[in-house]
Amino acid sequence: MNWEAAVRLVKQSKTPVITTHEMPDGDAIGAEVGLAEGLRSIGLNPVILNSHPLSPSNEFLSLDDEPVVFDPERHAKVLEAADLFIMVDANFWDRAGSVGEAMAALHKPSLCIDHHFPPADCATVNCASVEASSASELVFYFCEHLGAQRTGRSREAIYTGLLFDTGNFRFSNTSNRVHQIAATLIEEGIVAEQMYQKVFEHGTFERMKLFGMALSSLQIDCDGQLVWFLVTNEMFAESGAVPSDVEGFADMVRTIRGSKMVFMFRDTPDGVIKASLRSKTNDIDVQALAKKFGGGGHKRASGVTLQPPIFQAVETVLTEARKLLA
Ligand SMILES: [Mn+2]
Repeated sequence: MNWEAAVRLVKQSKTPVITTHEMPDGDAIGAEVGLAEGLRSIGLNPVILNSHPLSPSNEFLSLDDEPVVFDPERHAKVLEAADLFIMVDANFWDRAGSVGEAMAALHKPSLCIDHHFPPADCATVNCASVEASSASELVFYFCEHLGAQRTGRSREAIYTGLLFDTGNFRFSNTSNRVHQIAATLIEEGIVAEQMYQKVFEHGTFERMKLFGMALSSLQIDCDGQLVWFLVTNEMFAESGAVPSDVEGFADMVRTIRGSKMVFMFRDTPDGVIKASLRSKTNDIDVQALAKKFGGGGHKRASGVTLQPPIFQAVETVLTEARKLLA
């Protein structure tokens, strides 16, 4: 890993701006906050600018105004004044939405810390490992290389990232390193039960109503090896849930015995259809499947964006998926 080059780059900086992918999840926010706290501890003045606000489940990691939701007019000066752009948990600038595109256009020194495939190659220095459980795991190591001090908030942030991307230490990316970092953080005061509650037991009544509606659309295919379900505009309207409420739905559905792939298709406020593709075995690579539709992610968890109507999007993806299982 390129840690030395990354340390050199960061030590030349005073006012870095940190960002992450659109609709930031627990790992995205965890990595950003963990890094911002680490950089502050060595005297830097970082700002976190994101294209989208935090989901309610991650609000406990915000502090004062951090993270800030990017406004191209209001924050043009912040980007101009920045001496380094850092992107975490995303491997292309456009994954960070409007703020990522604005950063890419400014051609300043940049650092990318990420664990998606293909390994990031978009920044001046790229610290990319598809072996890492999460961007937060990489930020933990990077902060050690920087000689940064951990704070209560950075411990919670990093632990949240680990918890989120490993599905509470359940998925294939739950390595010994993940448990070692978790153990260190617990030794330093993190309470596992409290963190589980903060990260996973935050759902609203509306979210559970939405999940019930989504479950009513559940279908199996390929002799039960493929399970899929829908979250439609009508379901959002009827339940009163918000788009980020779908987080974790696919993980609950994957507990079905015999299922090897789980797909969630959902309507979005932008009008496009998003599909989350999950694989339960190493021999089924949903990233390759996602790639056929211009999407990406990880071998066991990927996403694609498709054009409406939703039923046609489903048919398109299922047709390719059936070939994988045939
Ligand atoms: Mn991640």
